[in-house]
Amino acid sequence: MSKKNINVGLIGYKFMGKAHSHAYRDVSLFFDLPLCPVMKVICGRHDVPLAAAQEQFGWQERTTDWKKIVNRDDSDIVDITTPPDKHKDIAVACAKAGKFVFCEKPLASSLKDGYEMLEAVEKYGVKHAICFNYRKLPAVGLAKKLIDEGKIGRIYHVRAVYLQDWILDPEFPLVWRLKKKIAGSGAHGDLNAHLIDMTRYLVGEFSEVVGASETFIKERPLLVEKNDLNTGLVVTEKSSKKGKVDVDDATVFLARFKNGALGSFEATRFAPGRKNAQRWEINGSKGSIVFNLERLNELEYYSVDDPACVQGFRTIMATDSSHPYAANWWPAGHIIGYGDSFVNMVADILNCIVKNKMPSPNFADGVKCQEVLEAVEQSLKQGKWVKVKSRI
Ligand code: SOE
Repeated sequence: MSKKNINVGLIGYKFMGKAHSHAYRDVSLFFDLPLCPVMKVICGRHDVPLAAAQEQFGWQERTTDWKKIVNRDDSDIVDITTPPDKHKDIAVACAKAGKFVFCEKPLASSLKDGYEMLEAVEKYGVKHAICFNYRKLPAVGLAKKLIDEGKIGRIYHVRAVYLQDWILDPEFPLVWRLKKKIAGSGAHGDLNAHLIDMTRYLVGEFSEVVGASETFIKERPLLVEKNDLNTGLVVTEKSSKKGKVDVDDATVFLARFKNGALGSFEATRFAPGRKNAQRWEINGSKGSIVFNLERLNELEYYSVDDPACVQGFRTIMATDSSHPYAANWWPAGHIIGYGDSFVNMVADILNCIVKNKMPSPNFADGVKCQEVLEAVEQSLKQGKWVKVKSRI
């Protein structure tokens, strides 16, 4: 197969910047695609740590100005892994410059920004994708296949939680994820966003929601940025002053779906011992499926059609070559990890570019997710069920 290169510019170099870099580095190793990503240029605000990331992740060039990436003729894909408040300006500029734009979730820090982003990519006719990476796990792909084939029948329930514990300590500082202006919301936009997207993918569209939310620790130590004169590095230090936490620590909600199913959702950063526990169970007229991200290669499946004497949940290792993406990885039983969901995601994007198709999930999915997030927030304010209105 003759191969062509495609240049990538990545904006952001922290946790998600690293996850996306891993994807660009590994995708050609596992997927035999006609298009190979070239890790052209990485962007971040502070040059010294950026230079370290550039070298460690393997990017050819670096810049501290995102506009330089967007305006280069040789950046084909622009990948946005900044905090959510920066997504809109960058994505709109990318659309105007005719770039393929790939954006981390949640799409934006507000629904209004999300609409503007979708309008821009549609107006300028560029392709776009959003990084709801968990859709790309083999076990999740198998869940989708079982549901689509009617193996669990008519869906009655979805029960989904996303539990973490990293801010349990009241002295944990006021990082950007705890600031509304930057993050949009707390556990809700960060974690419920994943649950909402997963549920839209597997179960269907939301019809109405009612929620409850809490910020357990109302104030936290402020972080101050300082220039370390010895190293030239910008370092952040905890100050003795405290600032207000203006996002949710936990948000729970109930939902009704257009297909008649009922759902319950819980996102929290206050579940001691639960590090990244995205778990969900879907019950239908013919069976159930259960997923736990901390055991991401596995899918539990129960079928009412099994003979009564052997009925029970079976745990399927989704590593067989018949499972989505698995044939690209290792022999059966040789499991994949968290970072590999990003590799599958990038492989799908490259395939879509080759075939001139719109990737899925894309900005429209980002907006749909944001509409559900927003409806839950409206219900918190109004103290009642709120219809999920969609403009798209
Ligand atoms: C937050 O801790 C976080 O990293 C999210 O931002 C990711 O989207 C999620 O996948 C894991 O948790």
